[in-house]
Amino acid sequence: NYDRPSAEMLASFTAHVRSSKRILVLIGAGLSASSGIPTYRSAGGFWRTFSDQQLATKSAFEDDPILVWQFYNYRRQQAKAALPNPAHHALAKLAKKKPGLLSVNQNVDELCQRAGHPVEQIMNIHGSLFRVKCFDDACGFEEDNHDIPIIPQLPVTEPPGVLDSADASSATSGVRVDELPHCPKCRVNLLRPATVWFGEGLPEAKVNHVNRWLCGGNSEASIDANSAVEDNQVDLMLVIGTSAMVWPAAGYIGRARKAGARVAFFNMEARSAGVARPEEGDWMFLGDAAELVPEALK
Ligand code: BJW
Repeated sequence: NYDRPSAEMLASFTAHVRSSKRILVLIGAGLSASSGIPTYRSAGGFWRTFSDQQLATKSAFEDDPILVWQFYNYRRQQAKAALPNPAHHALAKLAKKKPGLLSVNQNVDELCQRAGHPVEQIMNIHGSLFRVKCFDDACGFEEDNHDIPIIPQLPVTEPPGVLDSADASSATSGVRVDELPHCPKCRVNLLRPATVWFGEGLPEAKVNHVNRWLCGGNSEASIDANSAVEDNQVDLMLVIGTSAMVWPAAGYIGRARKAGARVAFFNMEARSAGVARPEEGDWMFLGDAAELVPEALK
């Protein structure tokens, strides 16, 4: 049970949203929690019951690609069955109203896009559950893939044995590595989910786009044109449902502040750590983003 935001707080936030032209939004797993998609680190989160190092690194895939595919196969099914919630819709509506808004999306569930968020205003910096790519970056193959299951042999249920990460293994799955999807381009390597795992670089074009936006421009040309001018004002930053523990995404909060943004947090918990620490002049909306975001953006 949370206190409702006061009328005064809502009024000051609404007035600021109305006058804001350049808005940066950092989206995290809490936005999709009410759609039934587990977060990563809060109660019921993936990394509380699954080992991130055993499932979301390149070496994990090298060690046991079947286990990793079981995990992603299950999550693709979960995300496909989920529906965007009122917060996804409210954000999509705001993006359409404010062409100067940019969403930096850490979520891989594609619910923002399904809510109608304009694609050119959203950077999926951790990839998507519904894209696959060649395991070898040098090959470069990548494409959309909505096949569920990814191969008929893989069950779409929660992977057995993974809950106890020490014993996690695909040994009992009955699936063979040669049955996993292979890259149609090089015909050598396995395909893997096109999500960003720990230790991997983020999609360069998307990160460059965010960097240019933070410098006040939207295009390649404007990066030079703007480097000397002071036109990089960011009016507002919305930080929705993220623990802001993962870099480089977490760093955008400090960068937006430096560019003049006032920050509004939407979270179930009052954060106390790191860059997500609220400062004077911020708004802190405590509770379920699916309720608070639509209410605050009404
Ligand atoms: C609600 C709610 C409700 C719940 N309503 N709110 C600098 C400093 C320290 C470390 C590093 C650093 N730079 C790099 C690192 C290492 C690493 C990192 O950040 N580690 C930290 C954990 C310490 N970063 C990386 O490895 C990144 N790569 C990189 O930097 O590469 C450098 C490089 C350059 C060039 C070449 C090579 C390398 C990559 C990070 C990739 C993150 N990947 C994941 C998995 C994606 C695939 C998958 O889904 O399987 O991305 S991890 C996971 O965390 C996922 C998320 O997008 C990301 C963020 O999580 P998020 O969204 O914040 O979720 P939670 O669960 O943490 O928080 C949920 C929040 O919601 C909580 O606050 C709740 O209270 C709240 N909430 N219900 C409102 N209803």
